[in-house]
This record gives sequence, C-alpha cells and structure tokens, in this order.
Amino acid sequence: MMRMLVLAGTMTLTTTVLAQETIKTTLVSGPGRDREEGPAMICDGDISTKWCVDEPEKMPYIIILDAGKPMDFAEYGFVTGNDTQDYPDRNPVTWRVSGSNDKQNWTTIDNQTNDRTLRDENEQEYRFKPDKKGQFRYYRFEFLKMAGGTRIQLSEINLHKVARTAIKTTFVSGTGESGKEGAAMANDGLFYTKWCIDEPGKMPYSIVLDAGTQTAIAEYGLVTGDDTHTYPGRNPQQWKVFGSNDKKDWKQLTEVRYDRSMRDENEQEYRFKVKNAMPFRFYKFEFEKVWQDTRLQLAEIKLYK
Ligand SMILES: [Ca+2]
Repeated sequence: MMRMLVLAGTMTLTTTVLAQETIKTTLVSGPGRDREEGPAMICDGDISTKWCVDEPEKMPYIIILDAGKPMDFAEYGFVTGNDTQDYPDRNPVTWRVSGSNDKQNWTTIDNQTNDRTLRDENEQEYRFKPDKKGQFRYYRFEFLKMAGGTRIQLSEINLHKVARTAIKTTFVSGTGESGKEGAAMANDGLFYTKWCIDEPGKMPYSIVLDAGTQTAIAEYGLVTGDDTHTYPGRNPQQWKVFGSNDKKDWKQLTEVRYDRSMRDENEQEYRFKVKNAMPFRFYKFEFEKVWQDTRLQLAEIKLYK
C-alpha cells in the first residue's frame, strides 16, 4: 500500500514538472471554424481536440500564438491529430516559424521544407529546434504544404522551454552481447555500428542500459541500422520497455505493438514517448517481434529526459 502511494506521488510530480516546461499560449488568429476543430484547439492543452482545416484558398495556413510576454523557447512541438493514422497525409511537411513583438515585423526563426519527420500516427508529438532564438511575444506558424492534398490537422503546437537532452548511458547486458554486431553496439554512440542478431531461440531479444542515476525518461529513440534499406524487415515490430533500480524488479513502462512508424531506412532515428515516466536507473528493452523473420538490427538505442 505504502509503495503504491509513493509511486502515485512520483507520477504526479513528473507530470507537473513537464507541464511547467511548456509555455502557455493563446490563439491570436488562424483559419478554420470558430469552435469544433477550429484554430483555438491548437493551444487548448488537450491533445484529444484538434485544428483541422481544408480551405485551399486560404493557404498558406497561418496560426499566430501569443505567449503573453516576450520569451524564447528551446524547441517547438507539433502534435498529430486523433485520427491521423486512419486519415494520413494531413501532417505539414513545409512550414516557417517567425517571432514578433508587434505582429507586424516578423523575424524568421525556422524553416522546414519537405520535412518528413511527422508520421501518420495519432496524438504523437514531434519536436523541432528552431535555427534562431529571440525574445518574442508572438509566434507565427505558416504551413505551406502538407504530406498530401490541402487538409491540415494538428492537435497542439507546443513551445517548450527546455530541450530534450540525451542521457549518457552505459551498456549492462544484452542478447548476443559480444562481437562486432553485439548488443553493446547499440549503445556506443555510433550510428554506423549496430546490434544485429538472428537467434530465434533467444527471443525476445533484450538489452539493459544504465542511466547512471535515477532518471525519468520522457522519450527514447531507436536508430535503424546502416544497411536497413538494402536488407529491409529487420526493424522491431513489437517491444516492451521496463525500468528498474536494482535490475531485479522491473516495471513495465510502455509496450509497442505492430509499430508501422519505423521505415526501412539507414541510420534514421525514430522517437517514442514514455507515458507515466518515473525515475529509474536501469532501462530494459525487450524486442518480441521483428518485421520479417527473426533478425533484428538497431544502430542505437537512445534515452531522453
Ligand atoms: Ca552503434
């Protein structure tokens, strides 16, 4: 009972800390309906509501947000809609971000052209670091092109004060851990070395990483191998992530089934969120299924706080 209470307390604390890292904004203007699926839904703090508009004559679609006072941010995040998986191609691929203090003189702080970072997943956040920073009260997002067609949908635009930072981890153990393509290669910091294993009798393939101190991870990244494009089907399809402080008691943090977001590309990182993040020192990944047969390969596994 006592233990449950402690865990619940930690979870609340983590949520609060994360919430404070996001700047509260209000909508100044944007195209679309007044209420449901209107532009105000982009900054209501609720990822289950979204801004969704298809009015080609109004393109580029321009959203202006008010941060209340001049301030800068480390990263901005686009959160996909609640049904983006069923209705793909509504994510932006080309956009520009600008800042202003009078809504007339705008300074461009970021430009993305044909960027395919956003995937057709529901309610997932993708974060970007702007090229420039400045103290601005107003931020303008101009969406010039979507993945397909003229309809855009996003559930939130977040301005984050603190950037995600990678945690320095050390390798503890893993399936097939020795050798040139052993599990340790997924934690050597190099994208051109990889963990590559095909031993069906040892599935699920597991790897344990040490974060050094108890650290809550908000996200983790899986990096595809250096020849995944030539040898497709080696990306994981189903896996679980666990946390522990003693390498004995493992608490399951997240489970991914039938992941379709990782593509057969070389040395590409795909980020995944951890819901209910809690501080742990050790993290274990168990890969239960790969896309084709039984060979798994990953160049790196990265943890972010
Ligand atoms: Ca590596």
